[in-house]
Amino acid sequence: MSLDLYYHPYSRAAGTLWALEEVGVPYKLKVVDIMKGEQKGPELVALNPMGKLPTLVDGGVVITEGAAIALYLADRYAAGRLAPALDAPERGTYLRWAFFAPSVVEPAVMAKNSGWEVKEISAGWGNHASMLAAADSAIAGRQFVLGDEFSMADVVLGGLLRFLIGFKQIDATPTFSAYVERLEARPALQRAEARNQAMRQELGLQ
Ligand SMILES: N[C@@H](CCC(=O)N[C@@H](CS)C(=O)NCC(=O)O)C(=O)O
Repeated sequence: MSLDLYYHPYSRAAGTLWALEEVGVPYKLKVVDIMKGEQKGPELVALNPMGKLPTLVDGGVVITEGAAIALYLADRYAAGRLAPALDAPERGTYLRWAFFAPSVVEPAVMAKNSGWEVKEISAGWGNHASMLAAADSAIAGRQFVLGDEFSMADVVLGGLLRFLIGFKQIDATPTFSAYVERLEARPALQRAEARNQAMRQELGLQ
């Protein structure tokens, strides 16, 4: 089995490291220097025509999009542990909030920061305030998206909220902050962060 992650420590692939560490399968990092534009070179573009990170190669399969990679890893290597069974009702909640991260949270933040003028009725991400209220409702009064059970949906949604709080893109409300603290207590996240940090140093970025 060979899992190769096309990666740079200052990219979404840094979050994919957390997903890989949670799953616990061996993997190799293929560093792509996005500062030098290597992501648009022939090797990566042949795998991912977007020329973007993260890109994961698992044997003969290529998976792109950070959220898809995380859900794929959970289904393939940690089913029943990090992903509810295909016929479990919790799967609805799991998928709902994992998809909410890239399809609503990310564009709502980007729209606000970039001053996009869009019609809320047709923009899939609605507006920033309702996005935040919905994200809060996913976590308020519970430990994780699925309640007491941590899952890959927390890597996807929680990882994004943690990033946005870290870069002061959204407010660190008490609910979000307590959630991020619970996530940061996970050994897999700590291992991923240590590796990201080591890679930044190795690449002379810090
Ligand atoms: N939709 C992709 C977005 C991937 C993406 O935009 N990655 C950035 C780094 S965080 C990238 O590779 N940028 C380099 C470029 O576009 O040239 C995902 O969710 O994974």
